[in-house]
Amino acid sequence: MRLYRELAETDPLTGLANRRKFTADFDRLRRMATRYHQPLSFALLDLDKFKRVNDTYGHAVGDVVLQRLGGLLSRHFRGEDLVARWGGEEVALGLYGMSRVDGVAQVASALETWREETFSTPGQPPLRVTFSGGVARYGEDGDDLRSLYRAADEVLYRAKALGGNRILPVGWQQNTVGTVDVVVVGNDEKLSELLSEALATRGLRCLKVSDGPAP
Ligand code: GH3
Ligand code: MG
Ligand code: MG
Repeated sequence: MRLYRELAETDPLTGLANRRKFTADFDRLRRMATRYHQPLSFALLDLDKFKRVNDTYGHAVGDVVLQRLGGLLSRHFRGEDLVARWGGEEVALGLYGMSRVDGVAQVASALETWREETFSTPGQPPLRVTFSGGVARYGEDGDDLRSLYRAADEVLYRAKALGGNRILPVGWQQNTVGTVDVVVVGNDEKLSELLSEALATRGLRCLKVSDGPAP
């Protein structure tokens, strides 16, 4: 019976929970969040330009990418958090105890680890794949899974429009043209670049300026 249940709840390719299992577990997290007055967030991740990965390298390579993503995410998120394959190249996360901002930070850090992963491909340079994500907070952006999914998907679409490879919270808004969120000041070009990249991954726009010659 246990084996049967495991099979019914697991996605065979990635080994992650499937959508049905996620839906049941998320319900439990919702009740816990309400009872213990804890924040709860829902994140939706989607691999960037994944169709092109399949088209260029074949579905077998695409499958390996999905398997490795499943492994990385289940190592990164543990304890109360839920990780499931929602379907296709989409992964859903239930982040217990995390506000929208905490959720973005956690998922962005997973993305930073993920984009260092390389995949060998026959006769071509190693491949790297990125993903994008949207994070919605239970109670504020939706009261049930369906509305949270819709909210997260809508902001995920914006992340894609910006070129992907970033995680945005629901409510994220494009700045007025010509304004930025953060100004990175410094003469260390490499450090400024690293900082700007980390900020962009979290949906912040920045401007790099040098602070002039040393006195
Ligand atoms: P975007 O950056 O906008 O998300 O573009 P995309 O190409 O990732 O999105 P699109 O929805 O056009 O393509 C999704 C692709 O995911 C197409 C489909 O073949 C692939 N896919 C879905 N499930 C699997 C799977 O189990 N294995 C493999 N190899 N590919 C899959
Ligand atoms: Mg998709
Ligand atoms: Mg995609």
